[in-house]
Amino acid sequence: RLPPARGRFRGCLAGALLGDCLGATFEGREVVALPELLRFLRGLEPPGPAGGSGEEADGKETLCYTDDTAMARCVVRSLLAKGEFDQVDMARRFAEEHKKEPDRGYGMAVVKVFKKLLSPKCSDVFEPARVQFNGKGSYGNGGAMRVAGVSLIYPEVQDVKKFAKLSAELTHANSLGYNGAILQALAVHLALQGELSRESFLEQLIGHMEDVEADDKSLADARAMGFEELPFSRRLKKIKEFLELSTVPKSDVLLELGNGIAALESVPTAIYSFLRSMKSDPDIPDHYNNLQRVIIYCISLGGDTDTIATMAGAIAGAYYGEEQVPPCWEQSCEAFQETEMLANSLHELYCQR
Ligand code: 8NA
Ligand code: MG
Ligand code: MG
Ligand code: MG
Repeated sequence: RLPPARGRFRGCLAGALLGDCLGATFEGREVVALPELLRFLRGLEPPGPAGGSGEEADGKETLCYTDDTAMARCVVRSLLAKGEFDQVDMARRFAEEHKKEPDRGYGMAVVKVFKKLLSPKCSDVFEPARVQFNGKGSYGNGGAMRVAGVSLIYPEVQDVKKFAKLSAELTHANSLGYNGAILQALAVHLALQGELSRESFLEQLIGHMEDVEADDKSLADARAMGFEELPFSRRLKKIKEFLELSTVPKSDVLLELGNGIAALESVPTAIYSFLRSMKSDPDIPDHYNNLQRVIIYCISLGGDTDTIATMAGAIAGAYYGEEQVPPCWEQSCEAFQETEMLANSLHELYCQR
């Protein structure tokens, strides 16, 4: 079969950047009121006859990216430099990037991993992650938030799973962390193939995750954290139920899927946001396209807005392609010009495999 078009690769990286930069403005807020969010978005549009006021145009400032994009770019640059996954190179890039710009909003615990990775005594790059949280490993969403590049270089689903896991394990040794990265990478992989219905998109994800979560460590980690078996697969089935309803209150989404910094409380939420936004939303003005609707919906949920929106943005960007990336949104984001170059190079490598 023909490889996916280059515009999907560009859409993926641009969607991820948008989600992070726009979402970061609202990160950590318990409630995000839609009118305030829509007002903020109008401020990014060029002033026109019906556009924003002069004041908004003057006040336009660059929206900075956070740890999500900083690490996502380490993943991409490492894959491009080595032509494949290289654990030592990727680990070094994470640690050096953090050392160079430590104030990008990193998770509290992951910083310890970066410091150990820079030590000359570190001979196994997976070891610092394994000893986090008294040997339990992190279940944060940091492995998932940065993983999209893996799906943009490996065409085969088995490789996507394998290298999503390894790239996440550099910082997240708990299976509730790295399984979230596998799920996010699978979602980007499927989105890249294009015109899948939302039913078959979900069915394929459930099929993969029931297999991924059936291994001994996943079963043991879920039990140790007090979760039911196959927690990601169960949430995917909950998404299926939600999509069959005509409306789902935000409170139900937060209760069943979450908006937190754990991968389990954010990756399924990102996937749900992508899938529900295939249809129009009475609360979101119709002039916004599907990709914009995805990002608006994610941010409206509050909590870890930058990370949920960056994950959903990567999926939606891969699915809809760069045509749905609004220039005025993109140009508001720090270092947006780099996505195009990185995406073009990833597309080239993907096509050579
Ligand atoms: P991490 O590995 O430091 O995990 C993040 C947090 O999750 C930790 O600081 C802990 O509080 C908690 N955690 C993870 N694993 C365990 C465990 N086994 N036991 C107990 N607690 C645990 O970093 P990460 O890279 O996964 O974090 C990513 C998130 O943090 C992203 O959202 C990123 O944007 C950042 N961040 C989030 C917020 C926010 O308010 N939502 C604010 C600043 C930064
Ligand atoms: Mg962040
Ligand atoms: Mg975040
Ligand atoms: Mg462009």
